[in-house]
Amino acid sequence: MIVGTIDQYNHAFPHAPLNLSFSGDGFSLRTQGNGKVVRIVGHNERGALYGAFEYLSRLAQGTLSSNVDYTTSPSAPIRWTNEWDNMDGSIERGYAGNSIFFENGAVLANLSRVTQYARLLASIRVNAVVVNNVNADPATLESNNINGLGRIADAFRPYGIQLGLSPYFASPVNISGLPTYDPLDSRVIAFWQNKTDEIYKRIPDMAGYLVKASSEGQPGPLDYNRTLAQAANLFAKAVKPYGGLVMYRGFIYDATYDKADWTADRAKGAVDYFNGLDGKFDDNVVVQIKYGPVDFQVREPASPLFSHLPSTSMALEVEVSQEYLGQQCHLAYLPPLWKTVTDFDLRINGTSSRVRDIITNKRFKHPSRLGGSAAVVNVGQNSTWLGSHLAMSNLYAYGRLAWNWESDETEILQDWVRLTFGRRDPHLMNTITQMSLASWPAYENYTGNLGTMTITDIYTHFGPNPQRRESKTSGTWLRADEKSIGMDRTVWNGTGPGTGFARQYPDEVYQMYEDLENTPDNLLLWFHHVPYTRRLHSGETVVQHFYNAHYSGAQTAADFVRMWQSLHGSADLDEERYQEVLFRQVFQAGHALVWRDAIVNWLHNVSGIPDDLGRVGHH
Ligand code: GCW
Repeated sequence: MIVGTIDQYNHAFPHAPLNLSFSGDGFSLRTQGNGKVVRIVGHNERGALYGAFEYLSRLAQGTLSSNVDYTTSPSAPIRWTNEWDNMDGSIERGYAGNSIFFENGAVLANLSRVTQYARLLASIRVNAVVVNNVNADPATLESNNINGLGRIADAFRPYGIQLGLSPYFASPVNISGLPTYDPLDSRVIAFWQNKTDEIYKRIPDMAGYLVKASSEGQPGPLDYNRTLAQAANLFAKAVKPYGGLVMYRGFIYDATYDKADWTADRAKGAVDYFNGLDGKFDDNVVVQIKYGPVDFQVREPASPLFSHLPSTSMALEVEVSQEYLGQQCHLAYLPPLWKTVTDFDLRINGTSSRVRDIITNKRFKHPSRLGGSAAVVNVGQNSTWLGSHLAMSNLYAYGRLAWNWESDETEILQDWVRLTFGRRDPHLMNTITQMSLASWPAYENYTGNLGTMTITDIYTHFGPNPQRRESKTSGTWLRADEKSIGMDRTVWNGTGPGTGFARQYPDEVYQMYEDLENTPDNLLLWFHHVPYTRRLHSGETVVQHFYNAHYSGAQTAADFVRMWQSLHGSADLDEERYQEVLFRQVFQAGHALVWRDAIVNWLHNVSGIPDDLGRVGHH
């Protein structure tokens, strides 16, 4: 067996040099002579490592034939995870116990879980991890923590994982006692350069900064009437000499909206704030954009911001942590949701402009060749990493998709099942496949159909709470009254103005969403305010769709319990995992009933319209 980089190979075999067409962290895996001769050659060291993992994966799955000849390259260089870990060891929107990185304001003494996590991530070709919360604590970058961060980076390094950090924007005040954090002030610029130099001295391969600023109460450039680009470039210049990147988050909106104002709309925030900034970012800045314009909801249209920054590098942000999607207590296999966005064609200038081609830099061909994706993962100390065995398919799939967004979500899932459970029992394979593929549609049905998004509590993001969603300042209202429901996000709906959000899309897409008839049913109430009695393309009325969807979604969750029970005793399933997943599926089935009844009763109360099938409103 030979494993190495192409340079090492060609140095060792100068008379038979290889000429392989791969790039970035790509590799080639070849087996010959009945599998006895194995040659793994990476474009770089990471590629060689990924090739070794690919070999092991095929070996474990039983798919390592005797004549493999496989060469692959990543679709994009940025394949990161973000962890929202706090210095006290808690994790914002984490559902699997405490941090594997921090405790009591410092880096953990024992980083063995970090080493395991790095190995796990390398096996799915993730190449950087931002370890601290984007709602950053200034203490993270204090001098007394830099060595601890360095120890994390040391644990990552053998696995080709680079460490990234989230800076707290007002650190010049908090850490150095400066009177300002204005990004154009020379003292502030010097502070960040010195801080960055200090970090790179200990961590020479630091990946860069991930910045959340002027959003959700965080300090930022808007406090000084500076632009988001001026803020991003402040950090970009500091990391530039070291080859570092700045991931600047597009998640930015005003926190308060007036419900009486029909043009108020949180979804418009990002495009408004980035208006006029395309082309103003340094070339090592990448704008990191959540898949939808609101916030990791069960269904959203693709963020229109992807169509506004043709001269800027962009990355997609998804969430493996199931913040709004059942918090790992509900099964939700998410690649089909992510693909509604990555496959979406924004038709910029009337030409094919799929989000996946934008983030992989195929569409705009930015000279920096940057782009890619980040997933908020939020693993914890729980031995399952995410708190649930089945939730790990999302992390595995994220890595596979970040490498290539065109990969098939069912194939990815089945590879994961073979690697996680085994390959003896086809019934187990079929059952987990069926459950997983049915899971996101079911969750959408019982939590937020027709584009209402997840009708959840607006603080905990767990469990139904339509009343709280309707609260005065959320900016993402259902606007359910006695006769009608939905956010009117058109420019002009025939009788009056909507929020105008639809206009943030390029013409063809704008025209589709502006028009009630052309809007797909699954986003109807995202874009339009319509009577409950309106007929959908499916033929059902809006109100009846609510009733039917919630009943059918809850039924599917109940079916999952029986399906899982049919796996008891499977050769590929030990008793411990059987019981732990069963516990979650039983919980999900019960919680889906809570969801169903809360939403259908609420809707019946506001609309007064009974269910055609007699399930709601007849006692
Ligand atoms: O969805 C919201 C979460 C916040 C999170 C924020 C963000 C880290 O509720 O907890 O803050 O998104 O993405 O910045």
